[in-house]
Amino acid sequence: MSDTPTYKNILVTKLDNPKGLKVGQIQLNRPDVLNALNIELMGELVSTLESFDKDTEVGCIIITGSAKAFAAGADIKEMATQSAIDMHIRDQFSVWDKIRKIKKPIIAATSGFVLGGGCELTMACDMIVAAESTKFGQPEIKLGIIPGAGGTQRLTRAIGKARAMEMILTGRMYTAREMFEAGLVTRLADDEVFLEEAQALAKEIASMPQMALQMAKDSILKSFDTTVEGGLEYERKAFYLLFASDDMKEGMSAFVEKRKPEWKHK
Ligand code: DAK
Repeated sequence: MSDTPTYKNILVTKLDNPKGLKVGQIQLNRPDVLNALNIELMGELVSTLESFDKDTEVGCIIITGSAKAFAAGADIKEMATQSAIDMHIRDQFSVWDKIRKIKKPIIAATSGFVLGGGCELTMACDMIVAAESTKFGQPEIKLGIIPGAGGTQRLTRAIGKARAMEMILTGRMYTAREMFEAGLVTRLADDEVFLEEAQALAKEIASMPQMALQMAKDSILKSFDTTVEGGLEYERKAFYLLFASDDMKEGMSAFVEKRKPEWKHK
């Protein structure tokens, strides 16, 4: 484990990984307000994601919270006084868009409340490892608004129209098991070990060759905004591009020579 810069609203660590590259871990840390995502926290989170994305020591990223809450949503007290025009002019929410530009895989490790923008943040990640205690919800309807950071789009694609409709139109909370069965959650874990399970998954992924990981993530995400035919063409180009990587040559030579590959991540 090694230390990285200190922030006010998040705790940042790099976890050693004997199997491969390190895991960059970000813990949301506003426990008094259940990790409500204010503008300052989002700025710190996104800048750390961007710095992990450029850090050649890091192969995979985890975002987690506290036992009681991954995040109970965007900071309502901060939003309550804003007008539509304020939000348009200040454009403070645009920082959220940068999450989808991160090339390395991101795992959300959740427990407790995962509500509103907190739920949307997990969906902007690539996988969700959820403790049994996790409660997912999009309660914005109860505030007179709707999800604004991708909830209507990503949730619908993840769990289907009928379930997304119920979840968003009622604002109800759902258990981790319900969300696992619905297809939102990658893995369910006991509360005591969910973070370790997420870290083990992150370390396994961080031991894979970076170029292939990033092309795979990019191609999977492409499937959300293209036709099957367009996506297949995109995948084919990414597949061909990997034949320009050192790691493709190393991976195939290692297989033929019956030895473990030594990745250069190039
Ligand atoms: N914002 C601010 N403070 C919050 C908060 C939040 N979302 N959630 C909880 N807190 C604060 C509470 O006010 C309380 O503070 P004090 O009163 O002690 O000062 C403290 O955290 C503990 O909360 P409770 O006392 O309420 O704790 P309980 O266990 O009784 O209840 C709860 C837990 C999670 C059920 C409850 O706190 C709750 O309902 N919270 C609000 C959940 C919610 O409605 N979330 C959705 C917010 S709207 C966008 C990006 C993002 C968004 C929109 C647009 N763009 C990119 C455009 C996102 C919008 C949202 O998330």
